Amino acid sequence: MNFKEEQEDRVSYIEKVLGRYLPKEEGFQKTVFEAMNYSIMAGGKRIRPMLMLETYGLFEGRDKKVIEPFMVAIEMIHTYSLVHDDLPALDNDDYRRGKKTTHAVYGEAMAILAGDGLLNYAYEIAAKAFEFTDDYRKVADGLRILLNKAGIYGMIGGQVADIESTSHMINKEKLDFIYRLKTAALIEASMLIGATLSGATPSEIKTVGEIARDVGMAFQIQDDILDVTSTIEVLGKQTLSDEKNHKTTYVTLVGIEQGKQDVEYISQRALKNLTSLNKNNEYLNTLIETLITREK
Ligand code: GRG
Repeated sequence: MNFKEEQEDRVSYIEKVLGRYLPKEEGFQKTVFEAMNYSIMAGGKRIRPMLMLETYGLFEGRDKKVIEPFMVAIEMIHTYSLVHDDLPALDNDDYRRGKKTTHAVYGEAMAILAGDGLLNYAYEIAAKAFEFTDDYRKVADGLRILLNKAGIYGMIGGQVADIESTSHMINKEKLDFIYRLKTAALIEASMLIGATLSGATPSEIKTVGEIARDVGMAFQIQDDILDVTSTIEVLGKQTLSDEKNHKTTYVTLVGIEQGKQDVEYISQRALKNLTSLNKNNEYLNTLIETLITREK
C-alpha cells in the first residue's frame, strides 16, 4: 500500500470508531444530536485522532480499545471548536469541510448547543477508557492532558487572545502565543495522550510534546498560507477569511514565501526530534512530511 492508501485506510477506521460513539438521533433532544452528528460526520482530515493513534503505536501501544475513546474525544472537541469558530459572532463562515456550516443548517442557537454537546460528550466518552484497562493512572493522566489542552490554558485561552487581537496589528511574540494555544494545544494533546497511554517514559513524553508543538505551529502557518492561496473548492471553506475578519496572521507578518520556509524549517525540526526517539513509525514520519505541503 502506498501512503495515500494507508491514509484512506486510517481515515475510514477512525470514522468507523466515531460512528460507534455517536448519539442516537432520538428523543426530545433529537435536533441537537442531528446537529452534532452532522458536524462531526461532515468530513475532515482526522489529523488529531490519527496523530494520537500513530504516537500510541510508536511506543508499542497495542490495545486499541483504550485509545479509541480518546481518539473520538479529541475529534469531537476539535469539531466543537470549528462549529463555534464559524458562528456569526466569531468568524461568521458559511462553509466548512465542503458543506454548509452547522449554524447555516440548524440555526445559531442549535449550533451553539451542538458545540457544547460535542465538548461535554467528548469527556463522557474519554472517561469510558477506564472500562478497558486496569491501569487507571494512565487514563487519568490522559484525561488531565485532554482537559488542560482544550481549556483556558490551551485552545480556549488561545482563542481569547485571538479574538482580542482582531482589527489591530500584533507582534510575532503574541501571534506565536495564539498559535501555540489555539491550534498546537490540541495537536499536543493528541500526541501526548498517545505517548502517555502507551507507557512512554517522561523524557520520551517531553520530546513528543516538543514534536507536537512544532507540528501544530507549522499546521497553523500552513492554514494561514492556504487561506490566501487556495480556493473554496479545494479547501472546503471560504478563503480570505482572515482578511475579512481583520486578523494579523503569519502571512501578514512575514509574507507567503517566508511562511512556507518556516513551515518547512519547523516541520524538519519535528522530524529530527522524531528520529531522535529511535522508534520506527514510517507512516507518522511521512504524515508529518506531507503536512508541509498539504493543500487542504
Ligand atoms: C467558545 C464561542 C467559543 C468559541 C470557541 C475554541 C474555539 C472557538 C476555536 C478554536 C480555534 C480554532 C478554530 C483554531 C483553528 C485550528 C485549525 C487550523 C483548524 C482546522 O483544522 P483541520 O484543517 O480541519 O484539521 P478538518 O476540517 O480537516 O478537521
